[in-house]
Amino acid sequence: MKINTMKEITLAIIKPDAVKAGYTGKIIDIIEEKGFDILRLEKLELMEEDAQDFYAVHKDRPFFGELVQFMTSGPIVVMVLERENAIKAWRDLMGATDPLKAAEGTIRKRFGKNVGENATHGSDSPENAENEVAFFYPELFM
Ligand code: FUP
Repeated sequence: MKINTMKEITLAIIKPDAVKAGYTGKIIDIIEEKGFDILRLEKLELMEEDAQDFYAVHKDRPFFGELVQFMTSGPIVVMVLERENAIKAWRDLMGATDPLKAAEGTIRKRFGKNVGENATHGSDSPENAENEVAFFYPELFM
């Protein structure tokens, strides 16, 4: 089924730390309150190869091994979010990568532990949003 939208879509992930801590419902509530439409929602576990592929842009960064290990450490919740300006709106709502630096009221400030275990992921550009949504839901682009 192809997505038929005039609005923007982005990929959001609730990471293993936040799923384990029981924050899934709270985070979904915030997402809906902020006017996002949740087009897809799925709880799943990434295999090591999946996480390596998903984060391939970071493969030369020093934290890559840790990142892959963390993202495969338990279930995650993957969502495709639709809204006007969805990519930036979701990034703003998440806050800075490091929860200690994230603004008051943001999801990472409220639910993140540290720069690695930071509760959520969000696509950072239109190109990455398309690649990341297609990574989980290729049928949306066929
Ligand atoms: P963001 O786009 O805010 O998720 O941040 P980055 O693209 O810079 O990093 C992607 C993920 O790598 C972060 F969510 C967590 C992890 N990371 C670390 O583990 N250590 C770092 O120093 C930076 C990022």
